[in-house]
Amino acid sequence: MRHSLSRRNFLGRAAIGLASTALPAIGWGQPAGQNPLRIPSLLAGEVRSGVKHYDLTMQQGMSEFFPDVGTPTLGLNGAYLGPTLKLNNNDRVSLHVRNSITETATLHWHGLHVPAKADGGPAQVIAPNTVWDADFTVMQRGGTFWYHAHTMGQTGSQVYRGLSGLIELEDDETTQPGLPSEYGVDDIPVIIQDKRFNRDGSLAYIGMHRDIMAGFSGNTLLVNGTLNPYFAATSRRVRLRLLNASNARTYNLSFRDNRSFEVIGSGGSLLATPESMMNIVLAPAERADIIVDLANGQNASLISSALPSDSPFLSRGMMRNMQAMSGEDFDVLTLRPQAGANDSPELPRQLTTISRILESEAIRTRRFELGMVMGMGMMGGRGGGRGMNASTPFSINGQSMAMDVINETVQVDSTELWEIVNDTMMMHPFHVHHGQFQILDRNGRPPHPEEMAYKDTVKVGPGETVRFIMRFTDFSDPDTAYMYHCHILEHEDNGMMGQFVVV
Ligand SMILES: [Cu+2]
Repeated sequence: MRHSLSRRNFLGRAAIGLASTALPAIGWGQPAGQNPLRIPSLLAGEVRSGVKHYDLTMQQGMSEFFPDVGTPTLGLNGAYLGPTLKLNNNDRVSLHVRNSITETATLHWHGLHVPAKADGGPAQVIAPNTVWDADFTVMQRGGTFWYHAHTMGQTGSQVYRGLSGLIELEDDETTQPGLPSEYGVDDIPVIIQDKRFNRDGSLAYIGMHRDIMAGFSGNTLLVNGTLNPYFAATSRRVRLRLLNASNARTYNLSFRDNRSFEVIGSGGSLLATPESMMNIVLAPAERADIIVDLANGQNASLISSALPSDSPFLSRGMMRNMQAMSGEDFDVLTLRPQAGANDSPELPRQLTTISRILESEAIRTRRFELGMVMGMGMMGGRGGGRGMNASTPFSINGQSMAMDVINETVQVDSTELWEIVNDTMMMHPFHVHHGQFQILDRNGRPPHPEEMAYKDTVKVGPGETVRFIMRFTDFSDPDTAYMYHCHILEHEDNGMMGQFVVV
């Protein structure tokens, strides 16, 4: 526990900061001291009577992101973030979530195909000092998923303070020979988040209207809660499980020396074959599994830079000016190959099989128009509905999220085509609960190679219409809803969300 003791030094360092309440940009763009990457502990579950049990406790804590500066945070089984959950396909699991914080919360298994009652959405409230159990059988392909708070109106605040963690779901293909799979050794969680700090070391959250409209962006990057991190690699190849767990910031990730890397997973599944790429764009809640080759013995610095000027995901007009104020270039993580690194086997050429779901299988098409209004002026899209009220400036099909409204009803075991229309000035990452989909096209053009697998979150750029196809198998329940929403958490918390039931 540290707080006030070093306050004077801290303020001294902070004095060079630009904004009056923000810390200086310690850590990026400069050769400041690097810190070893924290690796979240691994929780593999405890088998009792054929069921794997996982205990998670939400707690308040004090984190030390900066030396000798205490930052009040939230975490699960620790002060900040939670353990990485290891699940296997076909496992029967029981996740016990205890709320030991002073506010109501929920915990959602992002991307998992589970019954609505076990989903951890806004209706599965966990009151302080109570336990919520999520029981289900894992029934899906291996991939990289995550869990996070999903509390009505509080998701942004709770995820920002630390209520999230990674899920590694394995099957025979994700653990095949040739894919690095030793956790923390050659299979590395990389949870990327941006923060803003007050001078006393506490986390700053929404301070102005822009933080809601553009979504909240920080000026300091943390990876697994580590400032300016490096990882000492002892193998020739490492697999990075990239997760954008930020509230609103999109990262354009590449290596400073422009080396290519192999993308092997889209989050929801493996790709059919490794895709060699030089950069990858991850919106909030998106994941990518990549393989980095360190054979040349040189440090590999993962960086995030501004989207290229021809990117379809760039904001437009005044929204672009707003976002430019929060900076776009960051050092993310330096991989330092160690002398005498172990050789790694060759990557398999074929990772899995992805049969494309045919458009003709869809029994209906649903259209979702994203809307946002700003002050008295339209920001584009279909705003209105309850959204004309400044307290809920966001909407889908003109309606802002209401707990007592079921917006859509889907037939169990049917296949549907969903069309997401974005006429606003900025990109929105659209996420659906219940399962995984395949992207058909974006304004009629095929999806990017790294998107040609199973996904649960898709970037919808300004002026774009994205179509995806999804099978709504299992878990008929007319009384409990699943969510669909924008994964910019300030948009979600302010209305850009809806509910559907599978019957
Ligand atoms: Cu949004």
